[in-house]
Amino acid sequence: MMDLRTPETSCSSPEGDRGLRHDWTRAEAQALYEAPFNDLLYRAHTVHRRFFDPNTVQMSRLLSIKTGGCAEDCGYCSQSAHHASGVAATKLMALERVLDEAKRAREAGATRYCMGAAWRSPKERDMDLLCAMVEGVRALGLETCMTLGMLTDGDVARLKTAGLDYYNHNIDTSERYYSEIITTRTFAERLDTLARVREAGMKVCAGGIVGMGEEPEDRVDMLVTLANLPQHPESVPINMLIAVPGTPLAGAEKIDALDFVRTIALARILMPKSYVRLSAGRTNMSEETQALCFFAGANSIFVGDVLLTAENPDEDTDAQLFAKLGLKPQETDPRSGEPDNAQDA
Ligand code: SAM
Ligand code: DTB
Ligand code: SF4
Repeated sequence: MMDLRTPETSCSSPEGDRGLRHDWTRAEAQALYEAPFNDLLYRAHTVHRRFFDPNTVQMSRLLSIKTGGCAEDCGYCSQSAHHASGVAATKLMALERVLDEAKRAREAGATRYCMGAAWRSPKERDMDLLCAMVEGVRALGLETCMTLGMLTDGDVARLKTAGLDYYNHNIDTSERYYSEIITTRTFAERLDTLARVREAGMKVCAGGIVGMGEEPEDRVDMLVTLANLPQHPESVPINMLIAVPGTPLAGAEKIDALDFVRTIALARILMPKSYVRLSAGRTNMSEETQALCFFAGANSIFVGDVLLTAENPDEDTDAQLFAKLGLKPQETDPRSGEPDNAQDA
């Protein structure tokens, strides 16, 4: 039986990160991933209960503020100009439309608004409008998140000044498997942008995709990389590949649902205080799989029937699932802007 006594916290952690571990070895993480399912889930759920209300789920809403025509060649993505997925390219959305959509999201219960652009990196000429979006969405009482590709120090400084709360930038897979999926940028460039965002004092949202033909070791390595960053990402989105026709990964074999749950559980154990988001791919998951993910430590989802370009369960479907599971949406504490269910160790 797996040793359930190994601590998730240790004295060797750096000051300022409240005693969380950043020294996970690949072997330790692999052993957890491969443990008997009940042992793994018991431990992940125990960690989850220690730091969070297990029946509360944070809800984020996505908006694609600039769709398609992207110069990068990410093998999974419908928005790459390299793939014939049929997604039409658009210009950057007008401010008023973004704010209208954000108001609707707030009324539907979202607490965080995540604006995504199909760019390798933003252009200088777009920065004023992007900053105005951040300011406007924040003024509505929503947490703000953007995902715009790679950022320079100057971009990061401007977004931070505008009040951007979170930056999403996924590492997507292991360093080893990265070049099988993306050739137009490197894993190291991804880590550089994450370091810049952290340095500027913004919260980090970083995760990846499973079901891209990677080995279990790649999932483990991806999570170890995230957990061993100087500070854990506050949000860790775990996406199940949505296999989009026309992309190189259109024919990827669907990941076994229990392996997906194992990935969520490992993320929870390695990063005990992070929000682990059950992200893209929920329309291809049974209620039972989602329920196991919530038990294993997932405590955040995207709501609304569209992600960026792909489908997501509609609000009624999610409301029914939440009712069956006795889950409730998390509210954000309006005084601090912080989620109000995170518990300190
Ligand atoms: N262009 C920016 C970037 O790559 O960082 C932001 C947008 S990009 C669409 C955001 C993330 O969505 C990707 O890093 C990837 O993890 C996820 N994603 C994109 N297409 C996906 C798919 N078909 N299935 C699952 N996740 C996907
Ligand atoms: C993340 O990890 N998943 C979201 C968000 N961050 C930007 C995006 C999912 C995209 C799914 C495919 C699509 O909608 O095109
Ligand atoms: Fe572009 Fe982002 Fe899609 Fe890659 S994941 S092709 S960078 S939009």
